Amino acid sequence: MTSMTTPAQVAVFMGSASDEPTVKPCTEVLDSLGISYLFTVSSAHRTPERTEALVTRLEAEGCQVFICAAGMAAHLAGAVAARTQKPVIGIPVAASALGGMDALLATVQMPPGFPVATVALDKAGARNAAWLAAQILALADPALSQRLAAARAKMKADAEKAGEELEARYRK
Ligand code: C2R
Repeated sequence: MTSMTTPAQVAVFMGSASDEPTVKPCTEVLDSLGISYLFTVSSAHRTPERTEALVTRLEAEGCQVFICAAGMAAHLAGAVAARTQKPVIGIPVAASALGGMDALLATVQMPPGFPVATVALDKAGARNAAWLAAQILALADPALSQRLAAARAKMKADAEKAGEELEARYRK
């Protein structure tokens, strides 16, 4: 969470407040890793001036990674990538009759020189956007790198334990 005294290391933009339930897991992963962020709504289509001003302000304040989630004709991540040299991660959101294929293609198919690191659709992508942002920040943050390693070790242990419990339940 970002307070008045903690500058955001990561920006998490959504094209609409209707994306919040899908994108919230991104903030939960960032919270679990102790990463400061600004979570807000900003649309390249509906509020282009706000989007541009936010990118400029957050970058000046030290924001290192921009995460952009949007559905339908998802131009938000691309529009942010046009305005910053920081890494931009795009989360395509399934918000239309096309089931997210529209947002996926709009997010992933960037012209050379202006990449958007596109993660999976919806909540799985929201979580991975946070993990990827953490890995980027960890390049220059040994303490965060250690927290990431510990989180991975826990995932490994949890998966092994789940396998052992399942084996025990089905053992004949
Ligand atoms: P509403 O629910 O507000 O009508 O929005 C949003 O991310 C949302 O998934 C419907 C969908 O429109 C998306 N949206 C974009 C952009 N702004 C809003 N793709 C943009 O700038 O790319």
